[in-house]
Amino acid sequence: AGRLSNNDSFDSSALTAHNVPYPSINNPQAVKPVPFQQPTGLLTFSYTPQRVLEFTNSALRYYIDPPPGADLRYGYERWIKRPEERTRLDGLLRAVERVMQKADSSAGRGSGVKWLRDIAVVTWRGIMTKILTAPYEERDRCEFNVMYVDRTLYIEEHLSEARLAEKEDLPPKQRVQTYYGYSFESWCTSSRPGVPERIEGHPVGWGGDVDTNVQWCSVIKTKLGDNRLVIGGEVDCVRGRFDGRTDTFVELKTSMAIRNAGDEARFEKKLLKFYMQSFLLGVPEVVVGFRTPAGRLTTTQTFKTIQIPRLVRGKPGAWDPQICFSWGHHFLNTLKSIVSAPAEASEGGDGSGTPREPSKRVWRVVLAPGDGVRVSLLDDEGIRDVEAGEDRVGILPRWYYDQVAG
Ligand code: 0WD
Ligand code: CA
Repeated sequence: AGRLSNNDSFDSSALTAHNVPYPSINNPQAVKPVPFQQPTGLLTFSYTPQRVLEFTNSALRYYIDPPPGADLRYGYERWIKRPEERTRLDGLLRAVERVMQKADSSAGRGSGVKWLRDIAVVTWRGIMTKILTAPYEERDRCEFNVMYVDRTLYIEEHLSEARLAEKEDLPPKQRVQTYYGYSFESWCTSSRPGVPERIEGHPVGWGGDVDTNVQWCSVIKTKLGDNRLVIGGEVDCVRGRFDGRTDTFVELKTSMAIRNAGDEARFEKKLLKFYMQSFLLGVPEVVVGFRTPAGRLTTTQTFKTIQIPRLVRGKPGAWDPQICFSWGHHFLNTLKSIVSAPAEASEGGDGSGTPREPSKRVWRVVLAPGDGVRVSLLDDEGIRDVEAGEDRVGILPRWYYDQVAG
């Protein structure tokens, strides 16, 4: 792979590689506003402790104020930690299949596939967050695999073996900090609305030992500019009740207590991620638990998602969500134009010069802070690596591909 550049729009060193420049975050006047539609819930699902996906709300939790001074280290030894693995789109695709089946049964056969054809992007929320916040990301580079099937982009995260091993093998200090976040979720949630959990052998208010297999996920549809998106993501809990809409969703976060101006600036930077992550799923409220370095909860503060941008406006290091939406829109449209171009004869990965069918091509997208974006076509070896010996067509499970490849 050649060097990344902010300015080059095309890298001649590889016919199939494209560079996409970031917008200038220093020149917001040049940014054309792109509207982001209020998300609508399509369906929800749960992962059980056995990591089985079911279309129930078994993993749904209710918000409850945490006990003052709660110990976020509580239960650390009993944490059931889901092993790090490549996050495939499979769970989300089962949800998409279900939405299509519903369309078929209410509006007639073929309605599902027709609905999907109008969807520009199917992906996890975490991936959209990374794409949209890229103009402000100064450190972490990220990689995605992309397919374009029947006018829809599918985007999954690509984690190298090295990155996976790194995530699995976090230094103890970082591992504990990660746990503080999950523990806060336990202290802040209950199996019944408004009633603190009482579990034999545990302090009142402890929601149960942390098991990161268990997740409640919501799938929504929304629109960024003229691109319809279907996005799935984890929702920590709801306030009061759940009636199929997103307006009672609550996102829970922990952060170090703010002691000085430096801490405050760091927190305001983090708010962009909190904001974008929540906004994308239509989560209207973020509850932040501030803690000591040793994991003692000091205070909690509730943020209304849509008001978060106002809190940083005009401050040093401020961010502007409009830059993110405008960039995201530009990114998706450019990506679409790259991946929908007819295959070149030179792309024949088997050496015979026969190009891979467009809908079976897999693209690698690299977002590199300071450098920009690089899009390139994977060769057959790259695709084999992505398929990982499973019954897949590129990143998609075959059972799904066969239904949607038109
Ligand atoms: O295993 C992995 N490497 C990942 C798994 C990375 C990113 C996502 N996922 C999975 C999630 O577990 C979920 O099933 O994809 C699905 C969709 O997740 P999402 O909502 O798109 O993920 P994101 O927005 O990145 O993270 C939401 C929450 C996190 O909450 P905080 O407050 O920390 O942002 O998902 C959890 C975490 O609670 N989460 C994970 N849990 C266990 N292992 C992981 C992980 N690696 N990543 C995120
Ligand atoms: Ca959370």
